[in-house]
Amino acid sequence: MKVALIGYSASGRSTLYRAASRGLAKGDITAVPVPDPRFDTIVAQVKPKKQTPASVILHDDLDPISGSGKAFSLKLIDSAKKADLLLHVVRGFESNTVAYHDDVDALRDQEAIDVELVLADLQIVENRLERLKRSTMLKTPGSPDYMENDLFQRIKDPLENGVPIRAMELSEDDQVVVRNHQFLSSKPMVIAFNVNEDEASTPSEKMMKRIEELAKRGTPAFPVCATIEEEIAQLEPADQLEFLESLGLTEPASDKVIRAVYSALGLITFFTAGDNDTHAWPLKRGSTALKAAGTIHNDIAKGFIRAEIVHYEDYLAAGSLDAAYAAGKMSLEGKEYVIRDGDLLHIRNKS
Ligand SMILES: Nc1nc2c(ncn2[C@@H]2O[C@H](COP(=O)(O)OP(=O)(O)OP(=O)(O)O)[C@@H](O)[C@H]2O)c(=O)[nH]1
Ligand SMILES: [Mg+2]
Repeated sequence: MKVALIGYSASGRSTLYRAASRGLAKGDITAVPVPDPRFDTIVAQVKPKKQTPASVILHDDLDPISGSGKAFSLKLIDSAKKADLLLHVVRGFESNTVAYHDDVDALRDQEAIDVELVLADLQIVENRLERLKRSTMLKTPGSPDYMENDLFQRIKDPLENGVPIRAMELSEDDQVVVRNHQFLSSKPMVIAFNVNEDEASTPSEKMMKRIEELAKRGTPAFPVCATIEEEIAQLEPADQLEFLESLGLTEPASDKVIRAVYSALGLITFFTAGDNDTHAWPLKRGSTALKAAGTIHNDIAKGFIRAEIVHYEDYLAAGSLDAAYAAGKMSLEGKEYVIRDGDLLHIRNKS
């Protein structure tokens, strides 16, 4: 799952990127392990040769934005297009030393970027509609040009009214066209309001209200102080908690970011507890055992016979997979079984 950090220049994107990467960041792309105590427990018990936690890939565009410092750079848009989710960092901190292109108004900027994304999509739609007018396939129902024209005619008006594509009700066929065009306003989003130190635990009432509104629309948002979080990320885990508590916080920015990303993407985690490799895998909520098998490897999906499933709670109660099997806690499921968060899987397959 690729996450691109977006936002105006000097909003603190790179600072939050370093904090969220927990000191792992080297270049502009970092795979950040998803914190999951269940995975830690499984690894401690199985003692595999190799362990692979689920991870989320963060992408920060390292080039500072030149010019007015306001608009997106082309490179930023490019990385945003390739991402599964956009992490919008909004400037909310005041500073005498860090200049900004305007006065600091986080709620205004949060909406302004939403508008920019919608306008960027509208431009693509309008250009494409103009070119489609000349298509000879336009009157042939079912042809790609016909489908595209039909969809774009339908989404043009809502886009003009500022509605992001992710808020529109679209069919599976429509979604395919949307994905092909990598529309920015179609991507799920997480919003980090980068506020002053004292506001991270106690944001203003206006901000709380905005955060609630955004949550209702399926967009997780939270306040954070990126500079403090960067310092926290460099401490030993035990010291981190103490520092966080002294600031009135309960978890580091990294956990907040990853949790929000997981929620906005509708992901759950399943596990494969092998002696060679114990692995945590992200999976879309509602996915079947066959889909999970395909996540592990295409060949395993192709040769799928049955899935052996032990739920994490049963595994924990039994103390090991062998003990859980012996206690009759393994259920044998077919391709259509819907995976639950925390299932341990072994796929019986022909490959
Ligand atoms: N006081 C304060 N300063 C911050 C905070 N977050 C970032 N800064 C400072 O703001 C400046 C810009 O931060 P960056 O993280 O580089 O911002 P950016 O959005 O990546 O900026 P560009 O990549 O240059 O567009 C740096 O000097 C940071 O130390 C914060 O929460 N509080
Ligand atoms: Mg930067």
